[in-house]
Amino acid sequence: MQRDGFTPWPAEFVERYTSAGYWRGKPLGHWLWSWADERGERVAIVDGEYAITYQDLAEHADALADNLLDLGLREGDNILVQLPNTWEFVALFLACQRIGVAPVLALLAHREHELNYLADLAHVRAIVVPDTWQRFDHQRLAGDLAESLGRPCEVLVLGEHVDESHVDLRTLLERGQEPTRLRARLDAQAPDPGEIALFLLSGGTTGTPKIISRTHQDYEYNARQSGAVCGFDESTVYLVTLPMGHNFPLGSPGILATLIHGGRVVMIRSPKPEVAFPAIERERATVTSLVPAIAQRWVEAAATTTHDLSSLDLVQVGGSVIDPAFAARIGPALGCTLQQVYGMAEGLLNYTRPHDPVSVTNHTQGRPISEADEILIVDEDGRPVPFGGTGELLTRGPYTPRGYFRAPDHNARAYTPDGWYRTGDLVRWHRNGNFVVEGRVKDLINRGGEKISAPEVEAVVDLLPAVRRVSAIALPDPEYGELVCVCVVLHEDYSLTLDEVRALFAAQGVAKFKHPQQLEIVTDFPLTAVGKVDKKALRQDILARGESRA
Ligand code: J2J
Repeated sequence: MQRDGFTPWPAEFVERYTSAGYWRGKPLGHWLWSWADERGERVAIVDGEYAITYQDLAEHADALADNLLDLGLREGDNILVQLPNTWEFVALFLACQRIGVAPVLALLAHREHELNYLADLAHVRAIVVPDTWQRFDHQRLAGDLAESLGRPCEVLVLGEHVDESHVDLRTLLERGQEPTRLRARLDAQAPDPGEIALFLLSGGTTGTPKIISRTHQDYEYNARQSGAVCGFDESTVYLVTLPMGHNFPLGSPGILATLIHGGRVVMIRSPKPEVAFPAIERERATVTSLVPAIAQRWVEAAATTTHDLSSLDLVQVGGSVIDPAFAARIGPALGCTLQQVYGMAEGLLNYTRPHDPVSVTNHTQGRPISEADEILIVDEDGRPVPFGGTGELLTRGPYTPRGYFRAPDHNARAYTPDGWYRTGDLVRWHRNGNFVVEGRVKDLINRGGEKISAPEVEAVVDLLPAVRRVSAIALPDPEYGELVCVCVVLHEDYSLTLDEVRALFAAQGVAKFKHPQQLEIVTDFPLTAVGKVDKKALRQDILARGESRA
């Protein structure tokens, strides 16, 4: 049973990816028990004082899966998940994979603006949240949201203070039944491996965020092959520094590949050096993944730390650009090898390899993980550019889905008729055979690795009565790489301040990382030949303004 709104791979590709062994014909949940059978007594996850073995993880996930069925969830249902990095989040993810329930992986920073939209788009049957997180009452927001949907939607809560009307996630994890019998019962109703296993959020370049459906077998390959490329094995101790709902820490190679390859996952709640460095020392972490802004903080903190970071072998940095001079500092500062990662929730993953020379690891964003990844670099007219030239990257492959979920209009633009995904990234091949990311043609702002859709920001600013026209652009930011600048043309006799703009974003319940940092009032926008706002020229104008002000 395929959910509507899913774009399948054509049959010939299914056949090709299966016969080549990329796709293994099993749902993600199947592997949970094959890991436990192989190495049940080994520790799978460490979360603070708590260490859980592979066997216990499988048993807890099965108990949770069974309880989710009791709550009325069924194969083909979707749930919205917004949780901090915890072992319970991993168990929930795996429980879903046992019974064909697909989690929509929201970020903790999301608020009603994003959550309402996602709950609606995916028709979710349950919402899973912490009681509170960083002084925000997620439970209340989820309760209000569930009520407003006008159809049954359970609220599951992780934490000490669970309202009576909600379900306590921890009680659902408690084992009741005999594990072998439960395992057999759940095995008998295992989902189809070609079905949707999870939804990742797209950075998005449209007014409304898009979600990306990933199937069991494509995502398993995504993680397994990433792990192979990065040398993951039983000695791997992976520190989950970034929020686990992101594709990077979840499956690139991240948590899933660590479990697939028999290593150990260490959960931390914050990427701050004060939290991460003691965890590295205590757990002898060997690998982690960071975005550039966090790598910057780690490099600075490492100069004076008293913590022993010597277990670190590999630090992956990706999500947005780093300049080669900074790249060169990361390995020496942290005492490890740098790996650049150029990835996307839409699929294609590129890594520099652990044994590459520094001319590769410091200067490029790596190369694809699979020989089945198809790559085209094209000019504005869709013609391949000569080797070494810069153009837009198009791709197809065994872990690059053929469409966004329930987004036919957008898919017609974001994919070519023969199924190539237009990444919107401008890249070139370095002569050493790796990609260099040169820029982008897509309309988004990349703030420290978090992607912000410019049209989404514009749609919010447009609600202000003072605003006649608005255009959101990226400007340089010393800490996060880019900031959100909104440029507006006002109606006559109106004024507007940045505080008023930000107050509106707060009132609309928009995630904080999308709130604009800069407001520029202009009299008009430069236009392209076809009459659209010329954002490149606008950006130049605003940068020139900044210089003349300085
Ligand atoms: C420049 N731009 C980059 C890089 C991503 C691993 C790592 C990252 C992501 C991710 C991911 C970049 N240099 N090294 O999902 O599994 C920009 C590109 C890309 C977009 C994708 C993973 N690494 N980018 O960042 O879906 O523009 O995934 O198309 O959030 O981030 O964003 P996202």
